Amino acid sequence: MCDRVREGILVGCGNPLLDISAVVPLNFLQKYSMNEDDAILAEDRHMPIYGELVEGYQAEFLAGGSVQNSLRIAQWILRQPRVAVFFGCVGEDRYANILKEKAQAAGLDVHYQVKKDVPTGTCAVLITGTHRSLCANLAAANNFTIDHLEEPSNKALVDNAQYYYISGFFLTVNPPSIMQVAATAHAKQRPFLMNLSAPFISQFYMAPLLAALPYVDIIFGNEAEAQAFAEAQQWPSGDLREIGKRLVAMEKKNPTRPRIAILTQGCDPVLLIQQDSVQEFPVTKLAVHEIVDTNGAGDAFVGGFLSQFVQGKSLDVCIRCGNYAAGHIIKNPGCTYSGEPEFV
Ligand code: 26A
Repeated sequence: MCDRVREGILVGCGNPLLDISAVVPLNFLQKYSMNEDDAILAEDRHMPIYGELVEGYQAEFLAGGSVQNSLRIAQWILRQPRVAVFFGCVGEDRYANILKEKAQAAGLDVHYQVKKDVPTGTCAVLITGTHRSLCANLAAANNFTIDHLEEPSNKALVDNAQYYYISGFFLTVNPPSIMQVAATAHAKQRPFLMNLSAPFISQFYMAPLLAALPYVDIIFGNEAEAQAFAEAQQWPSGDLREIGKRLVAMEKKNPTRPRIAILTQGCDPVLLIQQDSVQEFPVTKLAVHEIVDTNGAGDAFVGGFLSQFVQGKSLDVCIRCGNYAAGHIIKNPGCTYSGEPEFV
């Protein structure tokens, strides 16, 4: 059983999205010029995807959105409600109700900004074997504004937290909010954690990413995201360990707490990079028949990590719990869990 932690100790901001998930043939991806394991923002040409999935592929509707997923998973493992607070923007519709219901059922304390007349965001999840390709139509999620964080009750929640987590995905929506949360974390000397989220973030949002990075105490990413960052920085080596070492050595506002990078690589070991040291944490490889889908695996890893980090556990325990959570989520549809957590 976990030690009790203070309510609201963890605050996250992100895009609340309802996932519309289906198993599709490869030519479905080709039709929309998508690759296996993409994560992209929908353009006009992608808009028919959502209807097609519902009409032709028995799509399932699942709670999604990267940060909200991580916080739901952290809540599941903690078994103590309202440890985590989530901010994001939704519409005033049925999808928003579903998201809120699922988040609250997990124990997450959601404080959505509501944008009337704009639909809640959705994400097409195209499953091909053990791969998942994501196409997000942010819709209402793209309307998040910093004034939501400045409302007195929300500002109090941000001020009272001890740990802050924001995705790289949120850089596409509202960098000023990210900078404000980062500055709060810095002023109070509290950890600020971020995720590289997807290769396109490093490719197209490097400027706001570089503005936030000096505040980041722990950076998460997978191998493709780390490599996209390295390429965008024109670093000579594609070696993950080298990339991690360079990432942790980049400018940091609070040099007394050196940056940590945690890089996942599917079923290969997780790398923990601190200054010049690289440690590996093995991942239990699942048999193909155990895999339902890999959607949400990276988010669940972060959720498991956060559930221990907010309890002040060692990085070793945090990463083991991340691996446990990711393994569990892969055996379930989307970023959902079943039964009680079994992490000890
Ligand atoms: C800005 N973009 C593209 C996104 C996302 C996103 N969450 C926030 N912003 N694109 C996909 N997702 C979510 O990632 C989860 C899997 O890691 C999906 O909703 C999915 O639940």
